[in-house]
Amino acid sequence: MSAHASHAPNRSGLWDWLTTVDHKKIAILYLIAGGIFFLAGGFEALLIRLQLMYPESSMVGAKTFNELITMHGTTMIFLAAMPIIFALMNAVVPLQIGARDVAFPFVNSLGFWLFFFGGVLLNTSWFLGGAPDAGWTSYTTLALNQFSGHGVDFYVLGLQIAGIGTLIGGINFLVTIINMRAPGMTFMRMPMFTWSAFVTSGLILFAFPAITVGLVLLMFDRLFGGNFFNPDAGGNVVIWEHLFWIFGHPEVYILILPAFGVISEVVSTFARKRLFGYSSMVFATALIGFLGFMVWAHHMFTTGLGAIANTLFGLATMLIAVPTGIKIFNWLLTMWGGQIRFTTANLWAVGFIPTFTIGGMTGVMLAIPPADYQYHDSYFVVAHFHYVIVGGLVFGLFSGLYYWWPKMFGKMLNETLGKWNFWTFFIGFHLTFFPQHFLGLMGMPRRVFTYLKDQNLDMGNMISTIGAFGMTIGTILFVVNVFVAASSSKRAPADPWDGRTLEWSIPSPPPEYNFAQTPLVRGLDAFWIEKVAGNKGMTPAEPLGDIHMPSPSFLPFLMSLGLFIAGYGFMYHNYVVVVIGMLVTFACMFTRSVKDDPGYHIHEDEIEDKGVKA
Ligand code: HEM
Ligand SMILES: [Cu+2]
Repeated sequence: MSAHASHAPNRSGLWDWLTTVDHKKIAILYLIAGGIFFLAGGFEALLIRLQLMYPESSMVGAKTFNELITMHGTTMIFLAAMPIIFALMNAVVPLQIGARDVAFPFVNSLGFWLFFFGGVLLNTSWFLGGAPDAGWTSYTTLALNQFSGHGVDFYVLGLQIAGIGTLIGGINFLVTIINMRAPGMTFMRMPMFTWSAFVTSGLILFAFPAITVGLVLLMFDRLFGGNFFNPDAGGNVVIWEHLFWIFGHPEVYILILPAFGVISEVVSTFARKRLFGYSSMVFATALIGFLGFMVWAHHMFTTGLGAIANTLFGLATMLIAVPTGIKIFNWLLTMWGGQIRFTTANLWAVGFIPTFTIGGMTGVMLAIPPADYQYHDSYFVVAHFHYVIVGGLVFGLFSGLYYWWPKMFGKMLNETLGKWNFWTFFIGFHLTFFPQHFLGLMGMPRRVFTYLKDQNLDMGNMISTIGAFGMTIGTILFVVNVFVAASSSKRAPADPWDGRTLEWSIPSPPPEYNFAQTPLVRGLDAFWIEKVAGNKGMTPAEPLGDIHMPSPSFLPFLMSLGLFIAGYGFMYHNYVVVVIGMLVTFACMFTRSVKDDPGYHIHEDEIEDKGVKA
C-alpha cells in the first residue's frame, strides 16, 4: 500500500476496517462475513443430513429440524451467497472498468454494515427462544403467529435490514457501471463479469422492493395485529407467495448471473482465447434477466392458478433454457481449440458446466405443470435447486475466488490444495445430491424430519449424507488453503494468469487509488490488446496528477447499528428501545447531511507505480 498523503486520515487496525469506504476492503469484509455465514449454513446442512442418515432417527427432532432447514436455506441465500457475490463484485468491477472506486463509497460501506447487522440479528434467534421454522420461503399461514414462534420475527426484521443493504448495493453498482467507466470502455467492451454484475444489479433494483413490501405486510400481521395474510379476517395467503416469488425467482438469477460472469472470464483466460460469441453472451445475460421476471408462478403451479396461467408460466420458464443454452455452447466453443490450462480456477469452471446443465435440465422438467404436481415439495426439487445453486453458483464462486485471490490479497492460493479442495467437494456434491432426484421420485417429501424404514429410501439417504462429508472436507481444505496463503511470504505477481482484462494491469493488491493514471481502453479484452501489440502496460488517458479520495467514515456502522437496536425494540414491543435505535440512525443521517466532507488528496509524488509516462 502506498503512503498516505499528509492530510489523509491515518487509521489502522480494527478502526480502519470499521470505517473504510474503499471498495477493495469492503470486498474483503463481505468475503469474511459471507464466509463465516457459509460455514454456519454448511454446519446446519450437515446436521440436517445427519438427522436424515438413518430412518426414524431422533437425533435433532422435528422442531429443531424445521429451524435447521429454515436457517440453512435463509443463511445460504441471503447471508452467504449474496455477500460473497458482493465481495467479488466489489473486488473486481471497479478494476475491470478502470475506475478508482465505486460511485458512492459511503453507500457501499453502509450496504455492507446493513447486511452484516441484519444477518447477526437473524442468527441471534438461536439464543433468544428459537430460530425461525417456517422454511426459507416463510409461507403464510405457517409463518403467522398461530403456527410459528418468535423466530419468524427475526426472519422478518433481519431480512428487512439486510435487504436494504443489498438494494443500495445494487443501485451503487448500476451507477458505477454507467458512470465510472474509463475512456474507451464502451458497454460492448465491458468484460463479461462486469456485464453480469450490471444485469444482476438491475434485477436487485426491481426484485428487492417486492420482498420489502412482503416483509412489511408480514411484520404488520405478526407484530401489530394486521390481517393481510389471515384468511379468517379476509386476508389472503397466496398474496404472500406471489410477493415472495416475484422477488424469489429473479433472486435465483441474481445469484447465478455473477457465476456465469466468472465462468466466462475464467474459461477464456485459461483457454487463451477471446470469449466465443461475446455479443451473444451479453444479449443472453440481459434476456435471462428480463425473462427472470416473467416466471415466478412456476413455484406456485399447485396453488390452483388454473390451466391457462400454469401453461403460460411453464412456457415462459422453458424459454429461459434458450439463452442459457447459448451460454453453455459459447463456453464450450471458447475452450474448443484453446490452449487449456487446468488451474484450480479452471477446474471449478469446467466442473460447473455439466453440473449446472443437469440442474438446468431438471428445471425444464419441473416447468411442466402436470409433472410438477408429482415433483412438488419432494426431494427432486431439493436435488434440482442444489444442482443450480451449489453446482452453479458455489462452483462459480470458488472459481472466482481462486482466480481473483491474488488480486484481492496479493497472495496466491496453493494449487495442490486447491485441486484436493475441488475434487473432494465435486465428488461429495454429486454423491449428496444425485441420489436425491430418485429419493424424490420415490416419494420422499422435503422439509420432513424423518422417514420410515424399508421404503427403499435408506440407501439413497445414507449415500447423500456420506457425500455431505465430502463437501465438508472440501470446504475445510479451502479454509486451510486460505491460512496457508496468508502465512506465506511469497507475493503474487500483478498478472499471474496472463490475464486479458484491466485488473491484471495493476499491482496485486492494487494501491488504494487503483490506477495511478486512468487507462485508455481500445477494445474488448483491453489489457490483452496491449500485450499483443507489444506494449508494457495500458496507455494512460490522463496525465499524472493528484488523486482525490473519499474520507473514511464510522457513520455507516453506527447507522446500521441503530437499525439493529431498533429491530429488537420492534420484536419485543419495547418502544424505548425503538426510539433509541432510530435516534442513533437518524442522528447519523443528519450528521451526514449537514457535515461537509470534501475527502482528501493523494499528492502526485506519493503515487507509486508510475509505470507509464503520460
Ligand atoms: C454445503 C452443502 C449443502 C448441503 C449438504 C445441503 C443440504 C440441504 C438439504 C438436505 C436440504 C433440504 C431439507 C429439507 O427440505 O428437508 C436443503 C435445503 C435448502 N438448501 Fe441446502 N445444502 C447445501 C448447500 C446449500 C447452498 C450453498 C445453498 C444456497 C446458496 C442452499 C440452499 C438451500 C435452500 C434454499 C434450501 C431450502 C430450505 C427450505 O426448504 O426452506 N443449500 N439443503
Ligand atoms: Cu423460479
